[in-house]
This record gives sequence, structure tokens and C-alpha cells, in this order.
Amino acid sequence: MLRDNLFCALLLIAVFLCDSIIGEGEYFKREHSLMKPYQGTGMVIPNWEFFGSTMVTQAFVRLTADQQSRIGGLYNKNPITFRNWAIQLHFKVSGKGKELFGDGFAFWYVKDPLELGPVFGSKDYFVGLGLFFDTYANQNGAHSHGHPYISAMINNGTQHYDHDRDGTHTELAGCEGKFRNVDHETIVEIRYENDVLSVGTDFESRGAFKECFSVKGVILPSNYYIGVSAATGELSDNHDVIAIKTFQLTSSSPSENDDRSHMLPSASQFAAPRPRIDDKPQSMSNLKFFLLIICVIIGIIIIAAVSILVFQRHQETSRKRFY
Ligand SMILES: [Ca+2]
Repeated sequence: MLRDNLFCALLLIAVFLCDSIIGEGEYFKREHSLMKPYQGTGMVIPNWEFFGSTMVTQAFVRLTADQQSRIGGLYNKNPITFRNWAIQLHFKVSGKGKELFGDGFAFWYVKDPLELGPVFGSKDYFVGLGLFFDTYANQNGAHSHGHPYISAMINNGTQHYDHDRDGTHTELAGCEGKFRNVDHETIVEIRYENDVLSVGTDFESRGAFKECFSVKGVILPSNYYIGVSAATGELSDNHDVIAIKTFQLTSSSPSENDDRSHMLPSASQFAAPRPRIDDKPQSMSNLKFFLLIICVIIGIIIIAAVSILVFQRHQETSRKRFY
């Protein structure tokens, strides 16, 4: 009996450890993670807060539907207290648009809990890290990349995210990624370890992450909040979050215990700046051109009709006068 109880206890401990420790030095943090089933009681997700157009279903959390002018967001209510972390974001971006769709979504690691705003649904002049999944190329001047484009920005609260330039003038690093309208789950891993920020993607369901970028010398204080937000404008897409898995990394450097509470986010390296070019006036779309032609034709017909009427009236008056 005692032996059976002991065996059960050991089994329970083993199950618990397997759940918490994923890889060596990687500890799964349930309080910073979002997994199915999402809801506790009513419209509440334990540890998470959501806002705007965000809708919680059985299979995903939809930040925006494939409809115009939607803004939605989701953030973890517990600040991340540990220095080194890895976060796996399982998401899906899909929609009816074949050539025109947007605008995209963002992952955040920021000083304050998310608030509604103009940068993919969250506020501008943020303090921390923004990782943008930009599906629509606003393109001010030629980029060297295509879209969808993933790019990171480190902000100390003074920088503006410029949609007209697709954020490329303030980007830390980035890569292209074909994550839209694919059948399988798309996953991104954001890793912050010993001041190195790296992003890896698995958009082909290979079960392994492909490096998007890795940048050294990135300072991000602890006690910041993670979140995800999305926005649609004239163009739209479904922006869905399926899971967020957060791991504490313990493979630490000797400076692990430095007090960073008074430091601001910074990076020692940025992407080469690109000069600002004033946008050319937008060329008219085919529909607008067609409508303009119709208006001109109608205008000519009205002017002609009025002229004929005036002319006839004038003729009649002259005839009357003549007789
Ligand atoms: Ca854009």
C-alpha cells in the first residue's frame, strides 16, 4: 500500500515537472501563457485582458474580423519579472482579399499594459519592444523587402511608428514571411536572452524555427507586459491568436541580477536609415477614373440639353416678336 502511494506521488511529481520544464533551463510559465480553452467564467480569460473588437471563441481569440476599421488587442495582466524569456506565438492571419488586405498585427513587450492606438491597434510612442507583422505595403520610397514583413522596433517613448514608411525608418531588424492564408498553424518565437533579441518563424509547419533576425546589445528592462494587437482600415483580414506560450530562460549571464528598473529600452544597432521621400500623389484607381468619365459625360449631356432648351426658347421668342 505504502509502495503504491509512493509510486503515485512520484508519478504526479514527474507529470508536474514535465509540464513545467520543457527544455534544459526553460520553464513554462502558465500565468503568462494563453492556451485553449481560453475562458474561465463568463467573458473573462484568466490572467488576460482584452479590448476593442476582440472576440473569444473555442478555437481562437479573434483580434479583428475580416471587416473594415476594426481594432482589437489582448494583454497579459502580470508583468514579466524574469530577465530572459522565450515566447511562442501561434497565430492565423486570413481573409477574402486576394491582392489587397491589411493592415497586420503586433506583438508587444511594453512598460504599460496595452491601450487602443494607431500602431496596429495599440498606442504610439510606446516604451519597449514592438514586433510588427505588416501585411500591407504603404511604401514610402522603395523598400528592399516585400510584404508580409516582420520587423522589430525598440522604443524609449520618443519615437513615432510611421505607417507611411512601414516603420522601416525606425526598425531594428526584420524579415519577410509568408504567413497569410496558409492552412496550417503559423508560429513565431521571440527570444530575449542575455541582451540578444532573436525572432524565429515556423510558417511551413516544419516543427523548427527559421531565423528571421538576431540582434545583440538590446536592453529591455523586466516587469514589462506582453500583448498582441491588430487593426484593419480600408483593407481587412482576420487576425487570430491561437496560443501564447511563455518560457523563463535560466541560462543566464553573470549580470542577470543588475537592477534595470531605471533603464530605458535601447539597442546598440539599428537598420541603416532610409531618406524620407515625399509620396507622389496617388494615381487614380480604375473605378475612380470610370466614375469621373461618367460624370463628365452626364455633365456634357446636361449642358447640351440646357443649351438646346435655351436656344429653342430664344427662337420662339424671336418668332413671336417677328409676327
Ligand atoms: Ca504597412
